[in-house]
Amino acid sequence: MKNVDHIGIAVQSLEETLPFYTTKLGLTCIAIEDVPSEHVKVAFLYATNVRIELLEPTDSNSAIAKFIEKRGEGIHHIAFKVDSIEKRISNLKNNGIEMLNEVPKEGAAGAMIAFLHPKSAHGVLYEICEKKPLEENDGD
Ligand code: CMX
Repeated sequence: MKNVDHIGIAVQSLEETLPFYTTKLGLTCIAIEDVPSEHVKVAFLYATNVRIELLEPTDSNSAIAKFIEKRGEGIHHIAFKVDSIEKRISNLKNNGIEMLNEVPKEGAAGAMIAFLHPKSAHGVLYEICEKKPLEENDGD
């Protein structure tokens, strides 16, 4: 894996949570985006080598809504940056890892993403993501 791209945090409300990250922690919010495929609205905060992704559920079918209902707000997943996501999925599968997505899907900021099942990863939900080529001011 390459470096950690972001850490996903499940929150009830972006509006209520963002001031903690921006005003109290002093992080910069670099983007807010709806991700309809995942039933979430996300905010990305820039923290030098990593980003924090706040995830607010947009409906009750969202994995995030279910997570908050069961566990409350908090750390939801860790995402690693990878170069070639298809190859990486195939490699993980060949090593006995159960993938929640065997075909990458589009996530926030046009990145292609796939999740490993937490039961294959000792209780942690990991995402792998292949980013689009860098754009100016995207915080990298
Ligand atoms: N981290 C670690 N374990 C988790 C977890 C998480 N975030 N979410 C669920 N689990 C565990 C549960 O504790 C449970 O474990 P046990 O069987 O030992 O009790 C197991 O996974 C099943 O959990 P569940 O509550 O019954 O939920 P589901 O099976 O319906 O779904 C999961 C769990 C991980 C398969 C589902 O949330 C999923 O597909 N996630 C990937 C997609 C996603 O999370 N999208 C939102 C973010 C999108 C984005 O970043 O843009």
